[in-house]
Amino acid sequence: RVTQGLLYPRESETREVRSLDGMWHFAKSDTNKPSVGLREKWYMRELRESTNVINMPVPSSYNDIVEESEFRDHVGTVWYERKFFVPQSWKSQRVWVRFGSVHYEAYVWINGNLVVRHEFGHLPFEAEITEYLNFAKENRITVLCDNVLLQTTIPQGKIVEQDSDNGKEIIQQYSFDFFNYAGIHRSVHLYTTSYVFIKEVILNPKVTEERDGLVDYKVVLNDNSTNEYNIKAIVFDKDNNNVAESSTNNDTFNGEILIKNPNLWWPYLMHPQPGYLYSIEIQLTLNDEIIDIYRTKFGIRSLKWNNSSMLINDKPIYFRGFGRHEDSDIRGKGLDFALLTKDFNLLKWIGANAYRTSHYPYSEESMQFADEYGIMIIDECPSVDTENYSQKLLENHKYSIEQLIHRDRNHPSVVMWSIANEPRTQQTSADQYFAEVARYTKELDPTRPITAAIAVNFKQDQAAQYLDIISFNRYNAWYQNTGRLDMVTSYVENEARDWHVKHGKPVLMSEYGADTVEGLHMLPAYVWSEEFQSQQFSKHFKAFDQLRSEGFFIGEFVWNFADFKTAQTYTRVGGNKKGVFTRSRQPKAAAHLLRKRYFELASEI
Ligand code: GCB
Repeated sequence: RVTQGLLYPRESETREVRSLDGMWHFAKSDTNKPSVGLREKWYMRELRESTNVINMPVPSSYNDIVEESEFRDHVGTVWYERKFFVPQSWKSQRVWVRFGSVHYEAYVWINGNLVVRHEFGHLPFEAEITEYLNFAKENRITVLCDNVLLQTTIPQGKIVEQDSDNGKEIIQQYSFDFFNYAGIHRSVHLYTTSYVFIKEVILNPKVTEERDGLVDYKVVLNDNSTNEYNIKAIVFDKDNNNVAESSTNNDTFNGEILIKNPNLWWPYLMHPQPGYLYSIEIQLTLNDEIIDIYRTKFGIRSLKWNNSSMLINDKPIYFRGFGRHEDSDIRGKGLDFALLTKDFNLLKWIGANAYRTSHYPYSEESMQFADEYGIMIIDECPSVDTENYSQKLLENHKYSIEQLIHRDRNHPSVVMWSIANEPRTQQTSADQYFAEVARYTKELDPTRPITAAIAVNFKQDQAAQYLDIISFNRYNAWYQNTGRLDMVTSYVENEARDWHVKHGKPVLMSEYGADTVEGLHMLPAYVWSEEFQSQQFSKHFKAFDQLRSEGFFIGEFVWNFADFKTAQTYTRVGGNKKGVFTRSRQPKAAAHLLRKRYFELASEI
């Protein structure tokens, strides 16, 4: 299972990190013969000896890089390959290859040897490759990536065969509303560790009754032998002052560190210094000799929730948020630091304090940004439009949550887990299914509340009973009563109340919005115009203000932060246009309105 190890690759006195990002060779399989490369063992030699190759950047989706629709709409496998050197000095270490994410399924070979296979398009995986490397010589890495989604993958999809002008065609169907971008989406790293090394660092920072910080830490090594290892943990504040230390050599390498009078981690605009992070240095020693050092950041904050509110550091949270996507021109879902920085600057500009990682785990780098900027994250697993419940689907769903929690548990920005988006929870089998997904999530992490973004009517839904916080998606005056701005405010109020009355839990609105073509103006407001988006928002704000005064409503999340690409349908003009920003991150009129509201809300705290 890939829920062990996978520490984010960081250099230290004992670790080297090298990026394999850049230009790779790339080949697309014939959709009708997806396994020809495997049968012919393309990984045994250079790809160009078996098939036509082109250049492909990593990280990036491959879909929008090439002009032919066969690349954009490709269904099935593609191959990536590049060469790299490793120095002789690495021979005395362990060497690992780590992928931030490959969508959806990946196989990786080093010099023709299969080293790892991984499923789930938005989560990291790695393999130790020491024994397959040529030191001080050239090496070859080959990656097979398969974008096919089935009824048991997370998210789900369906493959059908259909007649076309060219004969039978294989078609990928999916109901979720974002483009099924594929490829090596996040960075690829080589890194080294010592022979015995720090495999896991689990941090559980708490705020004590006396308002001190107490960090419960646990370190896992890759060696279970009886050797007398010692772990030393040193905490540094933002200015690099050593503020606390602790050592442990017990069997489980767990201990506690007390930080007196700590700077707490606060969300943006809830405190003059939001996103305060400490760093912790973990030293592994044997007989006073340092064997491994790993450093990571963490924040100290408390989370509490009850039947009407959620508190951070004992103050009630009101979420000023967004639903988002990892999406941009050309690179699709590929990690891009320029885009990431711009997006966080825009979140700050507009006064947001939260977003949901709709509808899948976002990059680890984005989670680090959220920690630093004080942006609270509702961390969503990749389950969208869940239906056709089966045992296999349940196993995969749980496994995706296991991988997500394993990856993100140390981030102070993560304040809630979302176990699904718009699951079909009116189906009777949804009851047992979500009882189990929720139980499993809480077992893995009892320190954070769980939610799911529900669109089913509160009377029919079977899942909300298992959640701590109820999130609902609703498109009043858009999908319902299109254009009727007089059918928003009371509808939102009533639906939020219905959820609260039925379950006695805090409620937030996780999606509302209207498609808007920038530059389209129509008075009186008409769907798709900038006027309509602004006025539809204002009608929601009215409902939110009323609901806030009723004491159980804890947040508003606009759909969407920015315009994004979807599959081709007649309801989408070049993609989903519900962004407050365009796809190139320029504000629509509603962005200015939202900014005014978010800053006003923030000043009330
Ligand atoms: C939803 C979905 C989201 C869509 C949105 C829309 O309810 O959760 O993925 O993009 O509606 O715009 O239709």
